[in-house]
Amino acid sequence: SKSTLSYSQRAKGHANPLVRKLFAIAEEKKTNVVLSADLTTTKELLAIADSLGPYIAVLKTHIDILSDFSEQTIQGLLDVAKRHNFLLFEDRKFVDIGNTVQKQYKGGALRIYEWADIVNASILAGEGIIQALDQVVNDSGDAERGILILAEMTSKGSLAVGEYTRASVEIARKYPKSVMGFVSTKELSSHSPNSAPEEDFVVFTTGVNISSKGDALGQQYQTPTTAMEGGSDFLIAGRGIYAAEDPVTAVRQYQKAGWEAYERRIAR
Ligand code: S5P
Repeated sequence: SKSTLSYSQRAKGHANPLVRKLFAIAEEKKTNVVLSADLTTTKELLAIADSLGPYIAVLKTHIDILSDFSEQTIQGLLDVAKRHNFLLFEDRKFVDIGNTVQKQYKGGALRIYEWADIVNASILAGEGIIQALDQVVNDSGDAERGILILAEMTSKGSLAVGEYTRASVEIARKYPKSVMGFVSTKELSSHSPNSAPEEDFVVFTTGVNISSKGDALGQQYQTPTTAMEGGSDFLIAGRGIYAAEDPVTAVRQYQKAGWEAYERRIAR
């Protein structure tokens, strides 16, 4: 089960500077909410980032769903992230051979590496993909960048289970400088015979919604409370927040539920 250490205690002992920064933001703003801002115009994306920025630790984007992506999108995201002190996570789900993902990460039209603190990747193609992204991160000079391995998925019938999920954890252990943790529905790595004593992966949990059990296309939800009880560290919520009648009220509700569950955990 999850450690009862606080974010600040974990920050102190953590080798990854981006994780230390993330924990510091969470502690300072008292939030473990990641807004999945799946809006499709730059204006809507930046508006929701600005109005909900005070209540979130990370803003998660799907930059390729914007109909009007431009230099202004990048600049706007960097500005709003700085103004409200949150990290940017591009939910790119890299899945190709190493040589291709390096180009997708560093270059291309979207220039993800330049602005996204965090990206995620699947190990479907094998360890090479993580090796490739790790290389980019390590060659990066002073930029702090992190990778999350997509070890499970929330959609019905997901094949990212069992051996696949276990392999995700094994690969993560080999790249401690760049791999900061997982996108998964629960804690994956504690009490394993292979885990080093200082190992501390960060668990981002998606498929979080207070009032819905799922959608018509296979999405499956759990609540902020069950996610935190399962060992999550950061709660990713999209429609439960941005599609609510009043997104500010909604994000505060997720913030409160997530933070209270976290406080119960560290008080154990
Ligand atoms: O397993 C997953 C992994 C991810 S990153 N299931 C998911 O739903 N996601 C993403 O989380 C998905 O692409 C979307 O951006 C977000 C969930 O959005 P919501 O509106 O269902 O909360």
